[in-house]
Formats: sequence, C-alpha cells, structure tokens
Amino acid sequence: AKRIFSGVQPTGVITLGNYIGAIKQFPELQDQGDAIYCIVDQHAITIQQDPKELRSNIRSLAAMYIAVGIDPEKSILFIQSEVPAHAQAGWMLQCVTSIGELERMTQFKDKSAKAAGTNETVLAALLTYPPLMAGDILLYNTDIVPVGDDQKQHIELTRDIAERFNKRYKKTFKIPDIALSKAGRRIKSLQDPTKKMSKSDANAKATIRLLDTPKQIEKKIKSAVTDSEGIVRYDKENKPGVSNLIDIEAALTNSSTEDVVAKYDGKGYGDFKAGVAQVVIDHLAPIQARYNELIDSEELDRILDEGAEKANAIANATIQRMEDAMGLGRGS
Ligand code: AQP
Repeated sequence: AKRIFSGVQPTGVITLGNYIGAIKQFPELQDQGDAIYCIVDQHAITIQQDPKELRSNIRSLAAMYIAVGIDPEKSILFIQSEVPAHAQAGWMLQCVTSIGELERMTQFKDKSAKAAGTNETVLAALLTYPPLMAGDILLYNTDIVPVGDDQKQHIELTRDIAERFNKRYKKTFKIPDIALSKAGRRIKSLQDPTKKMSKSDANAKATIRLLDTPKQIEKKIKSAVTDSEGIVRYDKENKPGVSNLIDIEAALTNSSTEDVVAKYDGKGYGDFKAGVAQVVIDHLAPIQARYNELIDSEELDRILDEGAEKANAIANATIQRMEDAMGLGRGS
C-alpha cells in the first residue's frame, strides 16, 4: 500500500482554504493507502505563539481532523512534538540543505517581509523549517503528500534534499510525490481575493473558519469583496472575488465551476452570496457537531496516545538508518 503523509499547523482554527486545499482529501485518501496525519506544532512556533493558545489549538486541530472524517482505525493521527525523531531528522537534513535554497522559498519571503513590516523579529526557524518539514515526510517512507498548491515548492525541496542525502551518503529515503487536491484550487481571502485565505490573517472577515456559526458565515460571505459587474461568471483574472466564491461552492459540492455558474444564471450577487453561504453552512454542520462531541473527550487523548506510539516506532527506525548513513554516534 502507498504511504500517505500530511500535516497541518495548529496556528488557529482551520480555514475553508486549509480544508478545501488539503484536509478535505484526507478521509478520501485513507482508503487508498496507509495514511499518517500530523499536527505540526513545531512548525507553529516559527512564529511566536502564546503557549496556552497553542495547547488549545493543538487539541482543537486533533478533534477537527477526526470530525472531518479521519478514522483512527485506518490512519495514524499524532502530534509532531510527541515524536522526537522529527526534530532529530530536521537537524540532520539542515546539514544537507543550503541557505540559498531556503532563501528562495516564497513562504519565507512572504512571512519574513510581513514580520519586517510590523517590526517583528524574523526568527531563524522561519528560514530553516523546510528541512524540518522534509524530515516530517521522509521519516515515514512517504509515497504521497496531499497538500495545497502553496506547498508545492516545499515538496520539491523535500525531493531535492532526499535525493541529495541518498547520493551523498546511502540510499535511505523514498522520493515522495505531491498530490494536489482534485479541485487543485487555492482559496483566496474574502477581503482581498488576490491573497490566499490564511489562518493567521488578522482581518477576521477575510477567512471562514470551520467553527464559524451560520450567522458569521452568512455575514462574511455577504461582505466578501466582488466587483461591480453584477454577473456571476468565472474569470479569475478580472473577477477574482466572484471566482473565489464559485470555487468554494464547487469544491464543497464536488461539482464543476460551470455547474455552479449555471446554478446562478440570471441571479444577482445577493442571491449568489446567500446560496454559497448556505452550501458552506450545510457542509460544516455535521463536522461541527462531531467536533463538539470530541473536543473534551477522553477518546481524543486515547487516539493521540496510540498515534504517537505508532509514529514513534516508524520514525525511530528511520532515524537509525539516517544516523548510520551519516556516521553519527557509534552505531548499533
Ligand atoms: N488558501 C488556501 N487554499 C488552499 N489550500 C491552502 N492551504 C493553506 N491555505 C490554503 C493548505 O492547507 C494545509 C495546511 O496548511 P498549514 O496550516 O500547514 O500552513 P499554511 O499553508 O501556512 O496555512 P495558513 O492557513 O496560511 O496558515 P498560517 O496563516 O498559520 O501560515 C496545507 O496543505 C496548505 O497547502
């Protein structure tokens, strides 16, 4: 069976962007292979986090994974920091990565520019987290990494790092492939449809979060930035706001953008926005109900304990092979 690995950062309640771009595929993929899903809390601290909030975000994300359909009988679900092999692999892989490669990462350029703009310190880890991410993936002999297209560059770097390690030392890693969501879409900010929708966006109106109430969802979609043409038409270039809402409805209903456009033929933006909001609300209702059952349950802790145990076993075996290849320690 193919090994599938993906992770999400516990940096806030996940957005429709995270969901449509990545997480929605996770339950579908667990029937096609051995899936491992991770809450990458060590990535979250590349930006300063409030410790209490981080803890609560980790638990919330774990409950959310299960609420969207991850079945712990089929998949491994665990927290990155509960598997020390990730930090170990991250260090070793930094030692086969050049600074130039890291400086070329768009996410580094964007996030460091944002931090500089607000006079925040740019942490070294913001530059060096891609090798940590490479380790996350490579530790599990991963074949397929389902992520949003904003992560493409990081997966390409992971492949380069793995190939370099295999060549320089000894064939240790499988070279993973990226799996972009079938929809293949990048969901945009509701307030600035040229930017991606992002968990950490300071403007609450820009994102729909999976725990938003029906009222909040209605309001946010109603105030989404569109254009003055007044015709529901898919045109990413000239109508990014309207196209974004079409993408959202198409992804959630597994239909084509043409189908969505046809549904709103002859309708104005008021009806269109109300329709999209209803689709989002209906889609999220069962997810929120399951989330609420899980969030304070012991079941959730049991699932995470078991997940960490299974992940540690696989990851530690890879660390052993990496250390042997590099000549670290005394060997076994
Ligand atoms: N707008 C998006 N459209 C489609 N896919 C997206 N992803 C993120 N934003 C969009 C995908 O979600 C997965 C989880 O992302 P992450 O939490 O690991 O980090 P991120 O990509 O940095 O997501 P955010 O929401 O922008 O978080 P912050 O604000 O904390 O940086 C990934 O597979 C990603 O592709």
